[in-house]
Amino acid sequence: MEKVYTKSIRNVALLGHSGGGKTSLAESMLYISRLTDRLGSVTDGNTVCDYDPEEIKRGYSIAAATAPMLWNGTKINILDTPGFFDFEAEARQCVRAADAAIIVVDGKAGIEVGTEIAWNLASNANIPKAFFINRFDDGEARFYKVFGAIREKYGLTVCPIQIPIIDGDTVIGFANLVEMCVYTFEKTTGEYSRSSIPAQFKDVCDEYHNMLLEAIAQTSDELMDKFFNEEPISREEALEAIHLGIINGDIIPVFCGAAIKNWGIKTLLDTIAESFPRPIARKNEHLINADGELSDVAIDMDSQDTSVFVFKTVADPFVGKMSFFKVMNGTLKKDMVLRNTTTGAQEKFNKVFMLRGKKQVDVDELACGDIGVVAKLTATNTNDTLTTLAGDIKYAPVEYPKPYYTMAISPKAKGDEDRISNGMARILEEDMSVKYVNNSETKQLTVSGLGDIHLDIVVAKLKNRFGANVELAKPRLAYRETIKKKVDVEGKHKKQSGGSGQYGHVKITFSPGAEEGLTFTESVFGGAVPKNFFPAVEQGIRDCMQKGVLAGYPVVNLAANLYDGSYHDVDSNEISFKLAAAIAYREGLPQANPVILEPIGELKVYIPENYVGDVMGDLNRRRGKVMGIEPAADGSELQTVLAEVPFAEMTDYVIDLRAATQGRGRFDFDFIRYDEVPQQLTPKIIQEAKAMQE
Ligand SMILES: Nc1nc2c(ncn2[C@@H]2O[C@H](COP(=O)(O)OP(=O)(O)O)[C@@H](O)[C@H]2O)c(=O)[nH]1
Ligand SMILES: [Mg+2]
Repeated sequence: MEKVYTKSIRNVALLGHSGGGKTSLAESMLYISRLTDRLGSVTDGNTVCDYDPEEIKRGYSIAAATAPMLWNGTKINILDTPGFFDFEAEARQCVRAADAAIIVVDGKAGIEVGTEIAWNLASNANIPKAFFINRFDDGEARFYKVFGAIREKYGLTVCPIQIPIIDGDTVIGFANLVEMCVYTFEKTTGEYSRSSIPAQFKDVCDEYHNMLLEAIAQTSDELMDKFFNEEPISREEALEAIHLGIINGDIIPVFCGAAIKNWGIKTLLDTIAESFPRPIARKNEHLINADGELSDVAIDMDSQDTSVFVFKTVADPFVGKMSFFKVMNGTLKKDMVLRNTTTGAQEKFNKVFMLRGKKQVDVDELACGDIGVVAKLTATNTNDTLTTLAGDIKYAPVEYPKPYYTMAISPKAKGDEDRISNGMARILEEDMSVKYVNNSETKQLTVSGLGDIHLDIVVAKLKNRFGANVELAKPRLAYRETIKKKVDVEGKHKKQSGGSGQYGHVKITFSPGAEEGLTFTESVFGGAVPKNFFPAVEQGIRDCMQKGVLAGYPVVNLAANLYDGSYHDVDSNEISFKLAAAIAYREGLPQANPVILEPIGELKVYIPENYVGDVMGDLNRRRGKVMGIEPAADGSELQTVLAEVPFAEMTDYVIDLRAATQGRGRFDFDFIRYDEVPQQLTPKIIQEAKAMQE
């Protein structure tokens, strides 16, 4: 590919509900710009962007893919993202690198949850948005209905660029509202032929043309005057206004077509090339400092200093680590050495390429704003900044959704442990929405993700890429035990065997303690137990507290007062007093009304108002205590339900909440304290603990 300048680069993320047609749209764009000589299809499993065996098997995208293409001298970097909720991290990464987003909407299904999520992702990232309504080869697709719904939901800045001309149930062409003519697209080539608008469609085209003109008029006083005086607005004026409108967010253009038939794609490519923002349209990038504060820095495309930001990492079993980056400042040249401002490593950009799906295209140079991939960096991760500058600048990181769906992970066969830990290390590098924890308390390895399908993919990756067969199971919970009553007990350890014996004797009261661990006191009178044995007594109790007397969980909030006992001049020693304390513990705790404690979390559920009743009812069934309802802090129309819920009831909450809210609900859940387990649930926990110990 010849040298591409910043002004000729467009980075566009395809976002939207799963199944809307993003991957098919990318496929069609590649085909029409002649980068492929065959139009692949998702159903045949031969598209450029869904190349992973797991994507082919499942028939939907699980990872983002890049698809650079050239259109009339403009380089368009398409970032195809998965629409499914479990892979939102992938979409967020692409939005971070993109300069605009096209939200793909199924013309039959209309606005779906994934559409709303896409809108929010692009809005939060502050990048211009456009819509592509797809599937107009299907007689059941409805343009006016879907367009109307989008405009109603997102406002009058949503305006049509192109509308389908529908005769009965059949689309016979697409009216271009800038030029006021009809394009008919050839399936095999995507080529169009132009004709005038048939008389019977004149009215509808005028109506939509007017919507476009109104939006265009908003972009400048001059055009507003022209619009009111009904003076003609030229094609050039309209295109310039659309360009400005898209950048400023005054115009959210709506396109339509049929990805699998190559319909409408040329118009879309034309508009991206002519009107979508250049990487420097935003003028500034965000930096983040050590305190997490954001600041602006001007993008200097001609700078002698080069900075790049890594927005995605792939652990390829053959190529090794691939770091996807955007050139944020200056120009990146092959063989440059940049310093990673997080790890301090000097990284050489030996092998730089673009990735079109899985195909590598080597490049020598990438201009400011362009997107590329570098292989085999040694100490660089997603979200890192690499630069030739002396200072430790860091570009604002991608923020990831928190993984709340947790399962215990274990090898199917013995001996796979190393493969699992190696594989997991690679997977963690490429997916920052996965968490992997070695829980010493439950003696389990756990893996957390955004949902069950997310973890399915982790399991598949471990198997296919790293040869590790694993099993997932419901994780154990870290219960605790404590006592509720004060008891007074005695423990005596006495042993006489041949020469020197062992002798320790203590009287202790055990009671509920204020501190989390052991509160140890003594009130021994007259040296009944010599001072030097106090630490042994305390240690004896501490050792015992590792295992509660009900189910063997650690004991917390225990107070012990050593108040009496006796000793033997020759036979007493530390061990004997430790053992005496242990005897007292084992004697005392069962009488002290021991109970099991379970972890409780603070839950914040964010949902549209109409789900509040259902969500609260469900929380009741989960033994949750609803603490209040508030409007969401971000000013959206969402409500926040605040509750305290036992962890034991939250394992499947991600999945259940999605099902109950069609995917609109989100939540945060964080540990706050331990609470007593209701009496009726205790036997089951004890039983499970016993089974585990056997
Ligand atoms: N009839 C019809 N089907 C389409 C069109 N675009 C995509 N599809 C089909 O819709 C399904 C989902 O498409 P895909 O591109 O994977 O959607 P994505 O999840 O948004 O990437 C696939 O079976 C496609 O073949 C279209 O324009 N017309
Ligand atoms: Mg896809």
